[in-house]
Amino acid sequence: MLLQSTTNPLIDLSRKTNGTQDRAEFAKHVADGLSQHPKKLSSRYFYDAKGSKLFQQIMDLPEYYLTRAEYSLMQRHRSAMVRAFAAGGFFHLVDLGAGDALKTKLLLQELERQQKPFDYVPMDISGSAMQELSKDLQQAHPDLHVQAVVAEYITGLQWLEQHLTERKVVLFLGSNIGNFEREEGLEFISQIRRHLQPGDLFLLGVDLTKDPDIILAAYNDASGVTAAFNLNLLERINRELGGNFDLDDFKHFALYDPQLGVMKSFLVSQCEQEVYLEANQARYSFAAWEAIHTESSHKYTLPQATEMGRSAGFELVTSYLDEKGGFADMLFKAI
Ligand code: AVJ
Repeated sequence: MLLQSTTNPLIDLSRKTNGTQDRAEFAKHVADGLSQHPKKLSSRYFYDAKGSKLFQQIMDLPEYYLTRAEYSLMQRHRSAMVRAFAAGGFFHLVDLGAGDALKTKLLLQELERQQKPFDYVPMDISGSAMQELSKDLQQAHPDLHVQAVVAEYITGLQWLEQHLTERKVVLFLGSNIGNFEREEGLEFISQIRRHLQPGDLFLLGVDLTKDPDIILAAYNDASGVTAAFNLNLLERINRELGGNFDLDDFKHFALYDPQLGVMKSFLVSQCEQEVYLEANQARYSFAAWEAIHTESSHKYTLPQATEMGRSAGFELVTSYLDEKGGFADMLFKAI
């Protein structure tokens, strides 16, 4: 007799069956971004296989406090979080951008310890990450019902609304909200709200404003891993779009604006040059010291993040802080 598995096969809602559409989209993004003044590329393209590895290394850097802060915050508050989640009975625990779910696993352990009824729905754009996570959880939590979904955020949320009928608790951790510009962040949280019902919960991980030197160091580490992470975007263009970027001619530059609360990263062309892209059969010219904006990481005050939640249709239930008060997981309820 076969043992019944509680882990379902992945639900794959990523549009592409091969990389062709992916590549065309990426090529168009690069063409648009490099034709604009000022030039820009989106940080969403950082995370190919090499970029994902580099991000894993970033999380281990002494300067990159975010992941450790949120992990220790979870250790500190998970018991209270779980009680708040489960107060209304059974729920679907939805993890947007779950990745390896390192932090969520603390919650899963605690939920099982407190014997709360729930199932787990990790969502991520990376199929391999969801495959591994499902396998991993089957070992570590054989009684847990897991339904991994491979999808972009919005597609995943639509699936959620159509297929899951019970109460939902949605996690959006890791200060991933920071990569959206302020208005886009509000729009994204409003979209999440539109796919939820009144009473559903939303836990938002937010990196808070703090000493600008601490923030700057986190994105400009001494060992140069963040520089390599940023430059990998050009390597990826070379690899996937037949570009001829010379990486030695570009440098990583990061700055923090303490009034706007935004960390910005750039790739700066160190000389006048032209770069050719096979995919677009086009050339892009750079003046000496012309920069490409590649990432924004917005920091919030607690009142700012509370207001963003409120504008999106949530009320703040409570904010869980790490011991230094530099990172928050904010629990919102849909109204
Ligand atoms: C994954 C978006 C939270 O902005 O802090 C880390 C990505 N960029 N170092 C962040 C990142 C440079 C990170 N997030």
